[in-house]
Formats: sequence, structure tokens, C-alpha cells
Amino acid sequence: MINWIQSHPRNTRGRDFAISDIHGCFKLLETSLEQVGFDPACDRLFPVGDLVDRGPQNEWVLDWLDKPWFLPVKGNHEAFILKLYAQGEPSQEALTHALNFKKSGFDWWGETSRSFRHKFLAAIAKLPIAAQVDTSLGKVGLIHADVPSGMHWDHIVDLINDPDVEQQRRLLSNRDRVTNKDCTLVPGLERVYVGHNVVKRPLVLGNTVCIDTGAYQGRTAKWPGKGGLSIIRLDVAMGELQAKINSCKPNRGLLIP
Ligand SMILES: [Mn+2]
Repeated sequence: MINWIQSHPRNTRGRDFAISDIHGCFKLLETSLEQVGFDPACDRLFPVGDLVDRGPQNEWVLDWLDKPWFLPVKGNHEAFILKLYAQGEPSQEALTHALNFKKSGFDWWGETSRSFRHKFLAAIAKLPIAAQVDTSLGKVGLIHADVPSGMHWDHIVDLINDPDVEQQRRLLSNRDRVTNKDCTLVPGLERVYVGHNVVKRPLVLGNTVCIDTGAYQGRTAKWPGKGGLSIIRLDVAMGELQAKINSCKPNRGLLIP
């Protein structure tokens, strides 16, 4: 039985970090972790989903999913792949259509081995939709796209359990909050980190912190533009977070150790 909201006790030995959408940029993740002085012996990483597609090192994902301190939630890109394989091997037609769907950056999948696919599908099927972590600030949540405006954090479980897949889609693909610059607080927790919507600098909307700074952009010829990975200590004080956002360079990502 999968726990769709994964709860984590307070980390009393080290630091916890939210990680923006990695999208196959695992080399960038490595160098960024060095920059924040990540210590695998006591620190933990909470990626907000979309681990693969578009970037240059998608196949490295399996090594990362093996690490006990790498604790991602599911993104819409993981949900897409799971859906494609929901009834077992997809038809050649369905697979070709998915591989050629340029916006998704899924073409790398065509080069992967059967054993890779099997291991990857098994690993992402176990990812939770949301995570909640006890921190010095109180409860901090992580979810890929958004908590619908006005909804209590505890009620996202109703969407997750709704047999209507459109309801889950709201959590993994919604763009309304960012589009509308909606600062409505998410009740029921101190702060929520989300990805999915690419922003030039991390963006604070109420107690929601949008951190997807577009890691994949500029990392392959196919995805021009500029972007970076953001790694933010979960319990950074709001004042410090806002000050660092205001002074960071656009399209570079933000590292807060
Ligand atoms: Mn996404």
C-alpha cells in the first residue's frame, strides 16, 4: 500500500532541502549539491518531481532513486510515463506518439534498455504525490504543481484518492496560482514548496514557494534559454528567503544552504 502523502519526522542531525525540477540534469545536481555542502550522512533531499525528460543525464535517475536520502514526490512527467505503461507494454503506435511529442522531451526513453525501463517504472510507481516534513518552522509540504487555491493541505488527500484522474491532475499540473499571482495561504501547514511552473527567480505567493527555475534550459541544444537548479533549505526563514530571492541573478537558480 502506497502512502500518497509521505510524512517525515524532523531531521535532528542535518539539513533538509527542497530541490527544483531536475529534468535529467543530474550533473548540475551534483555540482549544486557540492556548492551547498550537502552531507549524505545526515542531510536529506526533497525534489518536487519531474526527475527526467528534456535534460542530458536522464538515465542517471536510477542511481539517485536508490539513495535513502533522495525523497522525491511525483511530477506530471513521472505520472505520464506511469500512465503510458499502466496496462503493461504500450502499443508501438502509442509509444511512437509519446516519443515524438516534442514538448515532453521524452525521446531519450527510446534509447533505454528493457531492464532500465522495468526498474524505473517500479521505482516511480512508489513515489508519493506529496510529502510533509516536520521542521523548526513547523510542517512544510512539497507537491509538484499546486494545492488548489483555498484548499486545506489535509484535504489534498481527497483529491489524491478521487477515482477521477482529473482531480489528481490538479495537484501535478495546475498553473493557476502562478498565472494569477494568487497569494491565498494554503491552510494546514507553514509552507509549501512547488515546482512545475518555470520562473526566473523563485517566487513566494502567500506560503507557497515556487522553485522551478528551469534546470534543463540551455543544457541541451534542443532546449535553448537559460535556467538553473534551485536548492533551498526547507526551514529557511521567510525574511532570509525573500532577501536571497531579491538579490539572486535571474535564470540561474538559487542555492540556500
Ligand atoms: Mn511539471
